[in-house]
Amino acid sequence: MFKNVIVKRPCRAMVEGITSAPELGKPDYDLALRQHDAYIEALKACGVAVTVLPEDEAFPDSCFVEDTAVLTRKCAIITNPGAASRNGEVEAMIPVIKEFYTEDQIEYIKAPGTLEGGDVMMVGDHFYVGRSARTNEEGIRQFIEILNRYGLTGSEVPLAEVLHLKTGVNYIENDNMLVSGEFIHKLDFEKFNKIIVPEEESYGANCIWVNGTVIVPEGYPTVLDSVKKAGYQTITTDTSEYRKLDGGLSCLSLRF
Ligand code: CIR
Repeated sequence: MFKNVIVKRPCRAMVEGITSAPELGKPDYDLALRQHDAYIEALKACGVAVTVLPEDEAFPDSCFVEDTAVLTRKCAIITNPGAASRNGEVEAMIPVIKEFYTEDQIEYIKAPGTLEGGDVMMVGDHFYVGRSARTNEEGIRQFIEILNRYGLTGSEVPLAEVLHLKTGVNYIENDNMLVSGEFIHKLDFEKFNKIIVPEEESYGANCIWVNGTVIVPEGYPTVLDSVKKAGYQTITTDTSEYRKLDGGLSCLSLRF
């Protein structure tokens, strides 16, 4: 169960955020704010306390707080984002995380290691880590070494097609995993009950489980139907403006 969630308001500069899909156009800032409001309401409906951080115009992508830390039940790991324009985002997160974890529970990924939280998928006490353009071998080595010190485990999952691991695969508890594209046949996930996301709805693979409810992005009917059939309560919320920046539901919060 999650008790807490941290989110950060999108800043006006978000329209200049990193994107691999400029053809989708720039985000509409006012709509993005309304979608963020609805996202916060959806989380609250799942019974978590939501800490809402103010926007920071210095970092266009800073609403995607998931990438700055990995918060586990035993320790908090502050990341070292591989995207240069995002690396400084961690500074503002450290004091916030100190409100929830004691000093001796806070660990850091250090250069030359890089790691972004979007590449980390928690399955109980095991953490799958995507080796991506943002998360490197040394970052993964440090991350697994930290996990092991706390009695947790981790393993590397190479990825080729998507930005972050959770862009394409998400664990929704009870052995159920939403898988799309390159993750459908990965041996790492063989033992799970795989819910296959069709190619045309691949963005919909990025759902989040919050205390028994699965939040699903609006506009992905096959995904929604499959999640409902798997027995979950669902809430849908629109993230169209964040999709334009390769971001989705998981990227917008830290859940712990
Ligand atoms: C970026 O490229 O870093 C942002 N535009 C999107 C980050 C998405 N975060 C995530 O998947 N965890």
